[in-house]
Amino acid sequence: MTDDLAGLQAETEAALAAAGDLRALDAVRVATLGKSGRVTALLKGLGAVPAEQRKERGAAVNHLKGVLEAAIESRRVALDAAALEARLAAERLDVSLPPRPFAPTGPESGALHPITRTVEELTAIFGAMGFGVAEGPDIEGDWFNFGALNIPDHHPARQDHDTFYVPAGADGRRPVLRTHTSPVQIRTMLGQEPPIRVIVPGRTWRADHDATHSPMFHQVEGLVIDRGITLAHLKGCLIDFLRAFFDIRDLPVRFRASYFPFTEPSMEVDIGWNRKTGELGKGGDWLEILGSGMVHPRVLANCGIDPREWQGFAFGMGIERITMLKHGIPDLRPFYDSDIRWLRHYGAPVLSPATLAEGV
Ligand code: 2NM
Repeated sequence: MTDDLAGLQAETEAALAAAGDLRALDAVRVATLGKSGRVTALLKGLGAVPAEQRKERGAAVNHLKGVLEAAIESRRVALDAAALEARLAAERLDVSLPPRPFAPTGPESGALHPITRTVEELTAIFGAMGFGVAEGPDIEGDWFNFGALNIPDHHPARQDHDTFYVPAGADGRRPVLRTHTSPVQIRTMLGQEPPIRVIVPGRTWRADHDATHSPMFHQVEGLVIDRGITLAHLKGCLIDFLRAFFDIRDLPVRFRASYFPFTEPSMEVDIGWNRKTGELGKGGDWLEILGSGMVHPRVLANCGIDPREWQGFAFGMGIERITMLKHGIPDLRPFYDSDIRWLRHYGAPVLSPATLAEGV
C-alpha cells in the first residue's frame, strides 16, 4: 500500500478511536466514505491514474475502503453497546428489598391491619365450630343482592341500603356494588347441596359517609342450613361466638325480636356494656351488635332448597364495628387513612396466631 493510503488509514482509525458517540462516529464515516469523503475522492481520482498503475492502485483503494468500512462498523457496535449499558445503568430500578435475616421487632416490624386481624379471629372461631369461608364478587346482579333475598323491587330496604349502582350494560340491567355479603350466601346455596355451614367476610358498599359510616366497609355474615335447625342453634352459636371474640366468658347476650325481609323470625342481638365507660361485659346497658334470624322459606326456595326438608339460620355484623368495640378504637375514619402511626398502634403482630379464646 502506498504511503498516502497508509496515512489515511492511520488517521481514520485514530479518528474512530476518538469518536465517543454515534454522532462523532457518523462524522468520521461521512468524511471518509461520504459523497465528498476522502476515500470516495480517491476512487473518483482513479481515472487520472496512468493506465499501467490503475489496476494496482484501484485494488489498493478498494481494499482500504473495505478495511475502513469494517472499522467503522465495529466502532458502531461498540458505541451501541456502551450506549445501551449507560441507559440500563441510568434507568436501573431496584425493586428488591434487602433480605431480612431476622424478623424485626419494635417499631420497625410490620403489623396486620385490625380488619385483617378480626377476619382471622372470626375465621378461627367459626372454623372451630365447623364453618368454612365463602367469597364472591363485589359487583352483583340486582337479583343476587335483593331479589333472591325476598327484597322486592319497591321494598324500602332498597332505599335503606343506599345502593351504589353501576351504569346499565347493553342488556339494560344495572349491576350494584353489593350492599351486604348476603349474595354470597345465595350463590353458596345455589352452588352446593345442604348441609351448609359458611361465614362470608368481605367488602360491602353503601352511599353513606360520616363519622360512623364509610361508603366501603366490611361485613361478616354466616349461614347454616341443615335438617332440624332451630332458633336454639342460632342462639347457642352466636352466644359462643360473641363470648369467644370479645374474650369475656360471661358476656351478657340478649336477643330482641326484629324484622328483616330475608329471615323469619328475625332477631337483633345485644351485648352488655357500660355506656359511660365503654367497658364490655358489665354495666347494665345494652349495645346492638348484630342481626340474625331463621332463613325465610322463600329465600330457601329461591335457591332451590326445599324448606320442608331443610331449615337454617343466618346472621350478619359489621367488622369495623366489632373491631372498634373490642379494641376501644374511637373513630371509623382512620381505618382507611393508611396512617402508619395508627397502623402501628392498632395493628396486630404478624406472626402471632389468632387466639382461640376460651369456650370454643
Ligand atoms: C343479617 C341479618 C339477618 C342473612 C340472611 C341471609 C340469607 F342469605 F341466608 F338469606 N344471609 N344473611 C342475614 C340475616 C343477615 O345481617 C344483618
